[in-house]
Amino acid sequence: MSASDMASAAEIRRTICDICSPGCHCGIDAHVRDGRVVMVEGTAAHPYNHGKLCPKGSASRQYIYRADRLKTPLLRTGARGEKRFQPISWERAYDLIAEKLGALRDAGEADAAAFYSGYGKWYRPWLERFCHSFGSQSFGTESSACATSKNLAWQVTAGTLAAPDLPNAKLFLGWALNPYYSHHTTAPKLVSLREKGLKIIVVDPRVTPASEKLADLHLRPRPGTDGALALGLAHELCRNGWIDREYISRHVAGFDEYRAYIEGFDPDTVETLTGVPRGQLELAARMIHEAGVFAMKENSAALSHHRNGFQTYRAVLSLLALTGSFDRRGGQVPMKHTYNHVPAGFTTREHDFTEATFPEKARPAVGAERFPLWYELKREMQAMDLGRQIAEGTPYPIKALFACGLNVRMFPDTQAFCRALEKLDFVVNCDLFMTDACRYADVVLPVCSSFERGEFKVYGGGYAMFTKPVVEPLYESKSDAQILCELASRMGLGDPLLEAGYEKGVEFITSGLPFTLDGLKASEYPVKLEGLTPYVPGTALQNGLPTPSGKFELLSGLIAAHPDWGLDALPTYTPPIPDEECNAYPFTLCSGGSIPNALHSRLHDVPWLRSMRPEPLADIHPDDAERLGVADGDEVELYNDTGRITLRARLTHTVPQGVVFTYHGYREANPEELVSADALDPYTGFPAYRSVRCGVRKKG
Ligand SMILES: Nc1nc2c(c(=O)[nH]1)N[C@H]1C(S)=C(S)[C@@H](COP(=O)(O)OP(=O)(O)OC[C@H]3O[C@@H](n4cnc5c(=O)[nH]c(N)nc54)[C@H](O)[C@@H]3O)O[C@H]1N2
Ligand SMILES: Nc1nc2c(c(=O)[nH]1)N[C@H]1C(S)=C(S)[C@@H](COP(=O)(O)OP(=O)(O)OC[C@H]3O[C@@H](n4cnc5c(=O)[nH]c(N)nc54)[C@H](O)[C@@H]3O)O[C@H]1N2
Ligand code: SF4
Ligand SMILES: [Mo]
Repeated sequence: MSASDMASAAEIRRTICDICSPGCHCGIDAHVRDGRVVMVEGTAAHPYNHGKLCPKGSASRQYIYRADRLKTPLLRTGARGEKRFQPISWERAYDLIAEKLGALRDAGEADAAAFYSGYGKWYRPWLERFCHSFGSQSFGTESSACATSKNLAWQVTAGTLAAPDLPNAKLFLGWALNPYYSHHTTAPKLVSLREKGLKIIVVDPRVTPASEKLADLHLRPRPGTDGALALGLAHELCRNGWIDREYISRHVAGFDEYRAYIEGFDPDTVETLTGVPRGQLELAARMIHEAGVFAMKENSAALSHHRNGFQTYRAVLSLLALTGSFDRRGGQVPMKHTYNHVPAGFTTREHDFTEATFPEKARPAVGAERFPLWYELKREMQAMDLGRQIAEGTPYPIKALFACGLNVRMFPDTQAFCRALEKLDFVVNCDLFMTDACRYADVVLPVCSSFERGEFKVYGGGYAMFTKPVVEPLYESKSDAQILCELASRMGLGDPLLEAGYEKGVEFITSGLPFTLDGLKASEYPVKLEGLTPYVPGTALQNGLPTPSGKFELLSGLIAAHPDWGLDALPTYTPPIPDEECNAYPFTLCSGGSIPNALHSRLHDVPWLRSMRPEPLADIHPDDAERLGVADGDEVELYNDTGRITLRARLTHTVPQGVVFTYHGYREANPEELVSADALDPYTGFPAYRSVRCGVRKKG
C-alpha cells in the first residue's frame, strides 16, 4: 500500500512535534490508523509552522516508534553501566523510589538528592516543584549549558530579557546565525525581510547557508573571540562619534569606565585577536552607524560554549547601549517569558508554582559555591558541577539523582561523569528510550512522547493550547508529569497541588487568564488570547530597569557589589583558550552547531535521519588536511589531555584553517570526551564545547 493510500484510510488527529524546544513545537497532522501513527504532515493552519516541518519532524514517526523504546519500568540487576535490568511493575517501581528517597528525607538529608531534566521542558515546572517540596534546592537542567548564560547576561545588564523587533529593523546583527539548520521557520522570514531592505551581518567562523544566503557582510572571528570583536566594534563606534550620547547619559550606567576599558581594542589589535580583517570591522561599524538602531540574533549556544561566554554576551549587548538600540523600535525590545521559556505576550504563574515550596533552609544548590553569580540569579543547580560534587563530596555529598531525560553525552568529560554516577546510592532515569544514561540508573521509567499525552503550551503572538493524545501511550509508558504527581502522592510529599495531578497544576499556572482548560481542549489549534495590548518600545526605560542602577548596565552593579566573587563588573575580554593550551595542541575543536538531521543525542538512532549523514564527521580545511596527509573520508583521531575520539574527516572550505568542526551526541564519537569538566566559564559554569585545543592524526 502506498503512503497516500494508507493516509487516506487514516484519521487525521492534531498534535505537536516536541523534538525541539517549546518555542519551536511545530503543529503536526498525525494520520492515525488502528491506533498507530502511519504518516505525519505539518498542520497548515498552525500559527507557528504554517504546515512546514523540518527533516527531523518529518521523521518523527520513526522517532516515536524507535526500536529501543522502553516498554516497562526496569530494575537494575547488574553493575551500573552494564545494561542488565529486569522488568518490574509501576507499583514496585514507585515503592522502591518512595523507599529510597523517603529514607534520605527521613534522615534529614533531602538536599543530598539532585533532580535533573535533560532537553525536554514541558514537565519541568512539575519536576522543579517536586524537588523543592521534597526538600532539595538542587533542581537543574540541560540549560546549564544552553540558554541560561545568555539569559543571565541580559539579567545582569538590563534586568530583563529582550527580543529583536524584526519587522521594524533596518539592520540585523546575526551573531552566530544559521536558522537554516536550527530554526527552520526563521530562515524564510529573514529572506522576505531582506527582500524588503533589511541588511544582515552574519558573525560565524564557518561558511553556512546563512552566511551565503542572508549575509550582506560575513565576519569570521576565530571561535570564542567574539568578545574582542564586539569591543572592537564598540571602539570604532566611539572613535567615530557614532554613538547616541543622549540615550547613554539618560539610560546607561558605567559608560566612562567602559569607554576607558575598550581603548585597547583598536582595529589592528582586534584583527590579531580575532582574525577579522580591520577593513571588515570598519565596514560593520559603518553599517551599524548607517542603520542607527539595530536588532540582533539571540544565540543561546554558540557564544556561550566557551570559557569566556558570559562576558562575550555582555560585550555584544553593550553595542545596543551605545547605539540606543535597546528598548527602541527596530531594535531589541524587552520581553518576558510566558511559560516554558516561550515569550507569548502574556504572563502566567509558572514561577509562583515552582517557587511556592522552595526549601530556603536546605543547603545551597549544587554549584552555588563555585558559581555564586549563577546561584544568586538562578537559585538552582548548575548541573555542570554535579559530577564534581558527587565525585569529591564537597561542599556536601550528593547521594541520589532523579532524572528525566539524562543524556550523559552532554556532560564534559563524559567518562568522569559516568564514574561519578557509579558512586551514587540511588539513581532514577525517566526516558523514552534505553539510552546510555539509563544504564547507570537503579530504576528506569518509560515515558511517552508528545503524540501520546496532553499538555499545555503557549506560542509567540499571544497563543495558548492544550494538546490531546493522538494515540494511547505506547506499551506501559506514562507522561513525566503523571509520574511526578503519582510519585508525590505515593511518597506523601505533603504538597496537595502536586498530588492533585497535572491539570490542577496547569489550572493554577494559568489562573486569571481569559480561558479555561476545557475551552483550550475544545480546539485542535492554538487559541489566540483576546485583548492583549502590544508592548510599546521605550516603556521599560521610562519606568527604570530592574537593575541596581535602574539603567542599562555596562558596569554591573550586582557584580561590583560582590568583590569576593572575583568577577569583573565590566564586560572584559579573556581569550577563550590560554596560551599554554594553544601551544600544546595545534587545532581548535569546535563541536556543536546544529545540523539539519540531528538534535543532540536523540535522533542519531532514527533511520531516515541517520541515513542523511551515516557517520560522525570531522570537518577539516583542505590545507590542514594536506599537511596532515589526510584525504576526504580517512579515519582521523582527535586527541588531547582529556580524551580521544575517532571519526571520518570531511575536507571542506567551510571551516577556517586551524579549526576542526564536529557535531555532538554520537555514541561512537562523542566530542565531550575532549572537553574538560574543570575548565568552565567562571561566571556561569558553562563548558567550552566550541573552543578546546586538540591534535589530529590519521588513523591506521
Ligand atoms: N559538544 C557539544 N555538546 C553540546 C552542545 C554543543 O553545541 N556541542 N550543545 C549543548 C546544548 S545547546 C544542549 S541544549 C544540550 C542538549 O541537551 P540533552 O539533554 O543532551 O539533549 P538530548 O540529546 O535531546 O537528550 C535528552 C534526553 O531526553 C530524552 N527525552 C526526550 N523527550 C523526553 C520527554 O518528554 N521526557 C523525558 N523524560 N525524556 C525525554 C531523550 O530521549 C534524550 O535521551 O547539549 C549540549 N551539548
Ligand atoms: N537541527 C537542529 N536544530 C536545533 C538543535 C540541533 O541540535 N539540531 N538544537 C537546538 C538547540 S538546543 C539550540 S541551543 C539551538 C542552537 O542553534 P543556534 O543558536 O542556531 O546555534 P548553532 O546552530 O549551535 O550554531 C550557529 C553557528 O554558530 C557558529 N559558531 C560556532 N562557534 C562560534 C563562535 O565562537 N562564534 C560565532 N560567532 N559563531 C560560532 C557555528 O559555526 C554555527 O554555524 O538550536 C536548536 N535547534
Ligand atoms: S524537529 Fe522540526 S518539526 Fe519538530 S519541533 Fe523541531 S523544528 Fe519543528
Ligand atoms: Mo541548546
